[in-house]
Amino acid sequence: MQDAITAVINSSDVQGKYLDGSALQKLQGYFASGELRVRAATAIGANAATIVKEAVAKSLLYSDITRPGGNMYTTRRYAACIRDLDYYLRYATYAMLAGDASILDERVLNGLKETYNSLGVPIGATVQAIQAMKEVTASLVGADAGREMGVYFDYICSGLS
Ligand SMILES: CCC1=C(C)/C(=C/C2=NC(=C\c3[nH]c(/C=C4\NC(=O)[C@H](C)[C@H]4CC)c(C)c3CCC(=O)O)/C(CCC(=O)O)=C2C)NC1=O
Repeated sequence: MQDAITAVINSSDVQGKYLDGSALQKLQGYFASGELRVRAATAIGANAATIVKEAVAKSLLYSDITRPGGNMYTTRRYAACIRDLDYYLRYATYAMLAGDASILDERVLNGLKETYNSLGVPIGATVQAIQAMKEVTASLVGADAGREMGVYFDYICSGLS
């Protein structure tokens, strides 16, 4: 896993250089938003179950997916879906704190699309639920932190698509 600091340092190290102006600017932006990131992560952690529940209500509940024949039908599969959404929320929060998406590649997206396809988990509906989670999260943490979280929710969606 990388974060905004190691990413900038690694890319300077590869070139054998001290950090240049744009590298330093990136770091400054990251440090300046540190307080915002920590506050958002605290709020998300304290409200994770509600965020997931509201996102499901907005996107999946009472659709064909939750009826017989749908992929969320049966409590086992419903619970698996809720658990997956909680994974996405938690890992997007880690990535937002790190300011870097690499943790999503390593721990979430690696092999996920293949797993979903082999189990018949609908990717379009999953993306809708993640987008709903993005909206619910933004309304909890505010526009600035919401935008930052949105980067990582979108990253998960494009990794699945
Ligand atoms: C931390 C990284 C990580 C991820 C991301 C992960 C996902 C993941 N979701 C799975 C299943 C599943 N995922 C879903 C999800 C859904 N079905 C729907 O219709 C909805 C659209 C959607 C929820 C938004 C369902 C229903 C299953 C069970 C499918 C089945 O067994 O038939 C499985 C198969 C094994 C299992 O059932 O536990 C994995 C590996 N596991 C991990 O360790």
